[in-house]
Amino acid sequence: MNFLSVTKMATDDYVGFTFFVGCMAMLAASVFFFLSMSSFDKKWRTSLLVSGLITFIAAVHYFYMRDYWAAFEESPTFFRYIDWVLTVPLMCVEFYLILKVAGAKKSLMWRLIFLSVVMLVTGYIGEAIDPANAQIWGLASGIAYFVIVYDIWLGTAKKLAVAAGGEVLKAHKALCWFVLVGWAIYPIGYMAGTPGWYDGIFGGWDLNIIYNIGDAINKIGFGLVVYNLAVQSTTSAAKTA
Ligand SMILES: *C/C=C(C)/C=C/C=C(C)/C=C/C1=C(C)CCCC1(C)C
Repeated sequence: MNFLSVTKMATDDYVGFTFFVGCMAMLAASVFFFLSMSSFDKKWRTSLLVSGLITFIAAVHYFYMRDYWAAFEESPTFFRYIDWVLTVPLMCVEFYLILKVAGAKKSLMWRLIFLSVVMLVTGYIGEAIDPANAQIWGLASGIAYFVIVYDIWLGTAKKLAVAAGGEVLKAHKALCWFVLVGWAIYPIGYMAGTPGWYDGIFGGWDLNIIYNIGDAINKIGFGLVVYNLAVQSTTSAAKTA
């Protein structure tokens, strides 16, 4: 007889395992970012708040996805994308916040947010609504992704980071690497989960494991870059004072 509303977790349920670890990692990171806010100068607090919100929003979704997976051994694409459509624009806000010292305009932030939403909405359509044309939607999504990469590596955001110099430039560079390498994990998950020319390469891979690894690296990693920027600028300010 089973008195518990939970089901037994198989020892080889790697997807369930990554959902579980994801919950804890996102929760721990959120507590860390929120509690660290008060140790820094006012100008960094919003950035850290946003870091904490990114991991917190993910944590809430992960708890839900974990339970859903445990009950049905599937994970609705819908929740995955709701999480992303909230957290990825917040990552764009992080770029804007750290570049504000160099005079970043709100238009840069909105441009990145817009591109990220285009990237995610087209990806969602390809994954959930029109998988028969997943390749075309994936391509559209990929183009938006490349424009973001261009903007931050070579475009307006890059120029502002160079103008700001010092620790801000270093942090900007680190975030750029996350977007170029860390975010590139997601299209792999997409190709693993949708039909297309790439079936022979990624066909047997598990989309949820790939997405879960991507989320842990990118959401927590982004937050740590911002945290490190706050630490470095605070200690260098203390040295010059
Ligand atoms: C915390 C969540 C993050 C950082 C999610 C990022 C998601 C992407 C960069 C997704 C990109 C995609 C493509 C570039 C093409 C295929 C469709 C997507 C949406 C998986």
